[in-house]
Amino acid sequence: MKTRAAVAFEAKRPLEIVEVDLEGPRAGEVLVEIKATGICHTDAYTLDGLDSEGIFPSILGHEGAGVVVELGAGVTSVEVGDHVIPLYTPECRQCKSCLSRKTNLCTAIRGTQGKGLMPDGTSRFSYKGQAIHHYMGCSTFSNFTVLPEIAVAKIRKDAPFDKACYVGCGVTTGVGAVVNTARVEPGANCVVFGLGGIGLNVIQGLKMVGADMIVGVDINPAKEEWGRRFGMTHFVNPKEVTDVVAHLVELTGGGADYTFDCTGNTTVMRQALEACHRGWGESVIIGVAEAGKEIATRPFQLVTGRVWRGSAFGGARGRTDTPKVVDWYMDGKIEIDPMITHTLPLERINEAFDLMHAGESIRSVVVF
Ligand code: NAD
Ligand code: AHE
Ligand code: ZN
Repeated sequence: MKTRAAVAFEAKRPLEIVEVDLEGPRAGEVLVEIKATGICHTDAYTLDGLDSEGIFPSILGHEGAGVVVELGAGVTSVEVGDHVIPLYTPECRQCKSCLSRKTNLCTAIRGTQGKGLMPDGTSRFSYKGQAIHHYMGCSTFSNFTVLPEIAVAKIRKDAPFDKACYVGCGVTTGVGAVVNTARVEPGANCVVFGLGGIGLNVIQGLKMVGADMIVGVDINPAKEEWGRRFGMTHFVNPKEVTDVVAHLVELTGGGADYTFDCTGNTTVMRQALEACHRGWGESVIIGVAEAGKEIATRPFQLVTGRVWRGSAFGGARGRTDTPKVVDWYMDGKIEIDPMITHTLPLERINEAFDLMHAGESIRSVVVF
């Protein structure tokens, strides 16, 4: 079939809206009509050529919601007409990682996913006879996409697509880092670095679990109002203090119980670790750093009890946890609507990247 898609032909070049060819689903795969997709900073980072796994040409996008329209042979867990969220972190429930119960990082198809291919090692997308790569196993910047059955989460049908899509990455990543990865307890003092589409979801997760002090840190002063809107109690602009770590340690009475990096900047990651309380403070890295960047600190920071951890997709088990996050939204436990600052047609998708780079959007959503 033909489908409209925004194709990344090369790094650092705007996406091009073209009609691509899409093969139908093979065994264990489903064809999904994408109704809406968010634009995450990770898409921008890949388009900017900063992802060591970035491949071109490809169809980016990993924060979608849509409807199952066709089943490949042997598919049993979803039906035509089901509403689904594509999962860049699938859940096969059979691999060593899934069975360990220690991680959400299913390894069943990670190898081919990282190469921009379906599990059988081929691509379903092509343009003028040339293969186009999949991205993060999702490629939601296409009106139709093919996904492995283990990489779709079935969600309730009354959830609006243009909001539910954000659960496919940003919402689950931020809220999940609080509830699944850090398991923040009521009364904790916390610091969130980077108040964008991820950081604001960390903040609303912290409010939901009853954190006491929720300090937001951002170099963009316009983010103060956004942070306060979702539960931030204090704001720090690093440009307005001489030593941000010393300032945060003093503000939190000796250091935070939990800190979260939502910037992808390795200098900030170090600050986030060192702003933790001696003896027990835990810092969670959520931000994705540019290819080639490394983190550093004095080992003494860890010897004296601070803990450095990371979180992918908020530690959420894709098929099991994603529908629950949609329920939290529909039940009013978490908010999504005000964070979606821009809704655009596919033809204007490049504007969404410009808005993000200018710090003018929280989340832009493309509706098909
Ligand atoms: P965003 O652009 O919406 O927000 C980033 C925020 O960080 C902005 O408000 C910006 O002003 C702020 N910032 C930048 N430099 C800063 C600094 N030096 N100090 C303080 N604040 C600073 O991006 P986003 O969509 O929220 O994504 C944030 C990061 O999370 C990205 O690196 C993205 O790739 C990553 N991410 C990771 C996961 C995961 O599963 N681990 C999932 C989604 C996104
Ligand atoms: N490919 C990059 C790493 C990118 C990365 O860390 N991705 C996150 C999700 S970001 C979503 O916006 C993730 O889930 N990582 C786990 C995984 O298996 O990819 C690199 O550095 O090579
Ligand atoms: Zn993302």
